[in-house]
Amino acid sequence: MESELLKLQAEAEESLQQITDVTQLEAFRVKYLGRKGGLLTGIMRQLKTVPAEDRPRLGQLANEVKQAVENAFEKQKEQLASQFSATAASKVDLSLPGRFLPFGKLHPVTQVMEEICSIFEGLGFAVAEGPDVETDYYNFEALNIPQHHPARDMHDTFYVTDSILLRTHTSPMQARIMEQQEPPLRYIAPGKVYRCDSDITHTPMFHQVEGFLVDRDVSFADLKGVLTSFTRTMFERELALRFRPSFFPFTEPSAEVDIACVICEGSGCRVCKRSGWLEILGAGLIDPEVLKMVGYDPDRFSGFAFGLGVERIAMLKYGIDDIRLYYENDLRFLSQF
Ligand code: 2NL
Repeated sequence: MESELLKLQAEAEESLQQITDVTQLEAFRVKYLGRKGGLLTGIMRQLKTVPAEDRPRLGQLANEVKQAVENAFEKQKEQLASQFSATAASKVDLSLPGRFLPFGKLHPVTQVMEEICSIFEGLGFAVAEGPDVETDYYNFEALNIPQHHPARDMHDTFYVTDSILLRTHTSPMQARIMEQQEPPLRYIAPGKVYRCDSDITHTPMFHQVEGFLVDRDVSFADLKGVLTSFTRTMFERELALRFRPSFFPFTEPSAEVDIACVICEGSGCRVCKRSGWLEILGAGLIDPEVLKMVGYDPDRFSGFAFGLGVERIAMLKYGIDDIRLYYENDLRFLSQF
């Protein structure tokens, strides 16, 4: 037993020298000093079985060995701790504030587009999205704009081929829906549209939300009611609306719709060019020719349609005076929304 004890001590001291981290250190403690199944504890238990005259001497030796191993263990533990405090990991100043993680948000145009959609959804309209690359048929023909019609010139179209183009408005989607479904219908179509035009007030890509409703006995009064409700929710006040007679190939009669200037409340300012009014959308009763094109009987059904520019609504809502700010991706501008 004596040699067993001395051998264990030598072995323990030897293996302590190899230890480089706390996991190994803990494994060592369990192996040699553990209360249950530790090697030293095991030997101490055997003391009961040795002859009585050897017991005091062996007992003392066992205690000395145990003490020596425990001391060596504590010493190694301290050494590991002092090594750690010399490394970079321990130099972290835990009292410093955390690092700020910048987080993104939706583009102001997207935010306003989603707001417009949710207002119309509240009025019972469903949302439908269509392709950006369209056929000449849905973008023009189905909306009563035949080949060589002067209205085509106003659209500054990007053509892909003779019959395929980038949509110049989102109404092609409405034509697709009307072709496939029967009235009553209430839809809006939000999305990107493209026109070969670029200056302070025009970008080659911009966003529109167009909407339409087809049912029996739909009148201009219904259109006025829906648009009044929409603009008052959007601009959060009881705004006056003005309907100016206009022309669109797909609506008859047609109107351009103004709201009382949100900056000067109608008294005249730079934004409304002293007129007191701001144009915010185009609208009208769907031309019977468009209804016929999708197979509806204009004597049974009528409808209204409208289209609005999202960038313009967002400019008015937030008082932005240059449309190009939306597309420069300057975070000082974008992070304000
Ligand atoms: C404008 C003019 C308008 C529409 C867009 C429309 C037409 C049909 C079906 C579905 Cl037939 N949508 N859109 C109708 C009237 C006017 O927009 O100047 N918008 C900024």
